[in-house]
Amino acid sequence: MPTTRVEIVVATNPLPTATNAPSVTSAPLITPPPTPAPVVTVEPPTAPAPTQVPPTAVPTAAPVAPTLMPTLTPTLVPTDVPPTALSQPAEPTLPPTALPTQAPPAAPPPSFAPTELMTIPEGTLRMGSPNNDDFSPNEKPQHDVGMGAYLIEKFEVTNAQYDACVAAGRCSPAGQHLNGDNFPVVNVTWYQADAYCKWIGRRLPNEAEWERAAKGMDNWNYSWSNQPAPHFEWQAQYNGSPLSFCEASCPLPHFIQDVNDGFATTAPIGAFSQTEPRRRDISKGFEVADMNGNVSEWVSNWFDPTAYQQGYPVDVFGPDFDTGSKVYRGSSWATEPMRLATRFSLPPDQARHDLGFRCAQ
Ligand SMILES: [Ca+2]
Ligand SMILES: [Ca+2]
Repeated sequence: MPTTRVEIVVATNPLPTATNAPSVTSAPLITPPPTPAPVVTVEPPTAPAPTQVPPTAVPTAAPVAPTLMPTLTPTLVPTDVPPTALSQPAEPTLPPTALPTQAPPAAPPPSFAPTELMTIPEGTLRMGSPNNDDFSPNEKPQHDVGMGAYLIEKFEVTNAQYDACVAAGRCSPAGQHLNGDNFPVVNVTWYQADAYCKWIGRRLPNEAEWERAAKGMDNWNYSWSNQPAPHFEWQAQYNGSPLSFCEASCPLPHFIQDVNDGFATTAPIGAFSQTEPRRRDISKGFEVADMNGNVSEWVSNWFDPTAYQQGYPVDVFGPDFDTGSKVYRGSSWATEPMRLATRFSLPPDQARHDLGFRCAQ
């Protein structure tokens, strides 16, 4: 069935200026009450807890992580340091006795291999699309964001990796897999992606982290080129497809008939990540693979089409309240190749056959 991509375009008032500064001057257009995201609170069972853990008792909706992830430190100092462990009472009340005795199978087994993490150095992201083009207003204004160093996984999370989390009782089963163990997991909700990353001590990247890892050192607009027009068709025909997308072999409406990337749906992770003799779907300088192809990827942010107009920190972390949809990024096996600034959104409890994720740290 053809899928429909929805790019929410909100006709907003034109911005005052397209500034490159990581603006903190303008007040947010949205002044929501700081209501926390709808957290599915899992109450620990009181005293006489059942002695056996039902095997299927993995909450589909793991507690929703707030979108603010302070690991990424833009040049501006994050204002909200979560006062978590620091303010714990010195004399805590006795914890329920049932909890410590039932340690869930939390840690990944020794045989589990998490994806290699790539270091993205401190630097400047040119976030969004140029202001003088006709791309979606939700990618504008293009603006610079100073960012601290962070880590992001080199590849998309695979079916095998996700299934290990399911086997450990920390993730609920994904929807139908496409292809085998070494292919990216799809048909996962945002909550499932979030739960997996937490299981291995990581987290979902935010929009700025995803975009910087994808655009590389030189802030390319596409994963294969920085030209205003992608000239994709020419390159694909003469040099081979630079990424996993919907071409001649795709069961969905084709973008380009006379290009075949070799994979009707998903490709094995890293299949397009070669750097020589021609650079393919791997970010220049950062060596992060398949950002723009294969599967689209959930990120941590709640979606707000005016995020860039509001500037920091909404552009980086997203709104701090539930907008009803989470952002996902990058084109996929089921779409045409797209620019790296493209922003998609979907309710966090929904899934797609071309949507997976990768984790950051
Ligand atoms: Ca394909
Ligand atoms: Ca991807």
